[in-house]
Amino acid sequence: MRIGYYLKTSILAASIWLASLSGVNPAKAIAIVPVNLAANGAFEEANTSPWVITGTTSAISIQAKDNHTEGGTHSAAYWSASAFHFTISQTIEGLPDGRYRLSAWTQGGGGENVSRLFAKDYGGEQLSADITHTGYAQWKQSQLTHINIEVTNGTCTIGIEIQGNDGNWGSLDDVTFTRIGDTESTSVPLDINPIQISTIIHVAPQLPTVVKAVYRDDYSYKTTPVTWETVTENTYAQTGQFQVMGVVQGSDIPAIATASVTLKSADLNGDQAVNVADLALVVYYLQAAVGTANWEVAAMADINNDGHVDIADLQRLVEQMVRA
Ligand SMILES: [Ca+2]
Ligand SMILES: [Ca+2]
Ligand SMILES: [Ca+2]
Repeated sequence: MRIGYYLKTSILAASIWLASLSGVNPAKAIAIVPVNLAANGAFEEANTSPWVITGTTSAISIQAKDNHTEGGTHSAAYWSASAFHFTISQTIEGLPDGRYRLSAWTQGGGGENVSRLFAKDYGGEQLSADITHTGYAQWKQSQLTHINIEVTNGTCTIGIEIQGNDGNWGSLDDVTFTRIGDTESTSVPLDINPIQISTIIHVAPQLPTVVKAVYRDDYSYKTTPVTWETVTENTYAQTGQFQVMGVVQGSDIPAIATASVTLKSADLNGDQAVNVADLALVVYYLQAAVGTANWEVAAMADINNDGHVDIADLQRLVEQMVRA
């Protein structure tokens, strides 16, 4: 049986995944303090030159206020009486190939048009994470975490871009840039997050083209293309659940999509209840089928979606009335 096969395979896959998790010692993982590769990320050093400000340079400066750093005093604070747009960034060089993570703490009054953390020029497309401010001293940590910055050219430019309106204000502090692991080319194994999808009976399920692949060494993840096995029509010709397996490059376990197949709603008149009013509609359209003149409207009474309105649809409707 197909379903039996899927079940066995998925139990096997889940067991492998659980086994991979059980070997992790959380206490040990916490003890590792990653090196911050961003220079003067806390804005506490007299040498501010690693940071380059472009655009409305008058709107931001390093000041002895609004500090977030433990034991520190300074932050990069911004404000302008008129509209402004700046980036504050630094380029880090001499980076070994690998995956990196960027993080920053910020606070402010909000209302900016653009407010984001970014990483670029590392060998891939610019990555960014939006920052939302909600008030004074309400520090937020923004991270490019689950998008890996995969450095391949030895360098990376990190920074924050703010495009604000008259009177917008805020401050930035504790920018960190850390190496989190090797590149994919060195074969860090990937686990694949299971997928849940639903479809209506006789309608092919829409399987995603990408799945979330989790790196086993640090649990960061990326989206990656998946190739699903062919799903035959008879698989979704009845209600219930079935599983579809997919292949993801770089992962030794399959992607698993669990599809739920449901009937069409029996609430034909859309009044949020399944009752005799809906039953009357099925009765009214009995014997309509694909190709009959009234099919365009009658199709809604085809609850099991098999192309004709008949006793089977009445039965499905009654079942839902009883359940309700
Ligand atoms: Ca600081
Ligand atoms: Ca109804
Ligand atoms: Ca039917």
